[in-house]
Amino acid sequence: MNSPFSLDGKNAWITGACYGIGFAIAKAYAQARAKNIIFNARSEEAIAKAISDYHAEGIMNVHGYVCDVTDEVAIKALVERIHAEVGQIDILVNNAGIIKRIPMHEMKRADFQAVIDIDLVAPYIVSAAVLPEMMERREGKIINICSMMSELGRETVSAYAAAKGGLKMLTRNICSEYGGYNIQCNGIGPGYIATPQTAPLRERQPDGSRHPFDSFICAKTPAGRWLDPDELGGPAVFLASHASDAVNGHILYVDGGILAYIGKQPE
Ligand code: NAP
Ligand code: GCO
Repeated sequence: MNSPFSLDGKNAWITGACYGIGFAIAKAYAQARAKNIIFNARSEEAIAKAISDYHAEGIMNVHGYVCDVTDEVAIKALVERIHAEVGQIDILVNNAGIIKRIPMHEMKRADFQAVIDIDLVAPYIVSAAVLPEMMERREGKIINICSMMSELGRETVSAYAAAKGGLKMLTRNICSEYGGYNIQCNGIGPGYIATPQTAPLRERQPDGSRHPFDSFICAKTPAGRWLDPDELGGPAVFLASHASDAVNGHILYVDGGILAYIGKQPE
């Protein structure tokens, strides 16, 4: 008998899964016996490098496509191509994302818009493109990668917080609108994860000391450390599997306890 956490026979599409959180989630899906891993990225070079990284992990059933998540026409065409070349899309993870750390009063509208387009509009574009087949089959899983900034603000991340707060509500609305089709749409809200996106916040200072934000985050996290992308694997498998069939519209925060904690008092 299959475990309720098994992804046996399922095809999973994780956007922007060349490295970082998306790659970690894809690895966990392969480990949970997903039939095919599908991902997209913005260049042939990125796809080729990622395919060889997947192969190095022993993941051979992987399909990479060049496609920008903000290009609605290209995404619709890609969905057709995936159907023809791989099969149905059982699981979608809207993972691709960017951040621009600029004080809001100095930020150009184009920069604000770029973050909203990739982090909020693209999950709408990609979800809308896969929903019809999920509705027809009356089964599907959509997982949106949210953030601490779906709940909290901080200096310089206005566009990102606006997008990730919106993504939380898009998640709840997809649940509300399509739950009747046995489609579950949930979010994962990662805490501070050591990936290329957060590398500038962990860079050593010229004198070799830790970046002040690095120390700040460790003090703000009850776990006392940055989290590893692989630690998102289990929660992502849960939300993609039958084990979570009654969980819908939920944001599962995987944050080492940040949201529960008022913070350490100064010594
Ligand atoms: P990352 O290391 O920067 O990886 C992001 C991935 O998204 C890259 O593969 C990137 O590809 C891809 N991407 C960006 N824009 C794209 C587009 N328009 N079309 C297709 N692919 C695109 O980031 P990460 O830390 O793994 O983050 C993954 C997701 O988790 C993001 O949504 C992020 O906001 C969210 N998140 C991260 C953290 C954290 O602490 N790291 C915490 C909470 C939430 P390119 O190489 O082409 O840029
Ligand atoms: C930042 C970070 C965060 C994280 C993450 C937190 O500048 O504060 O990049 O926004 O990436 O989204 O959950």
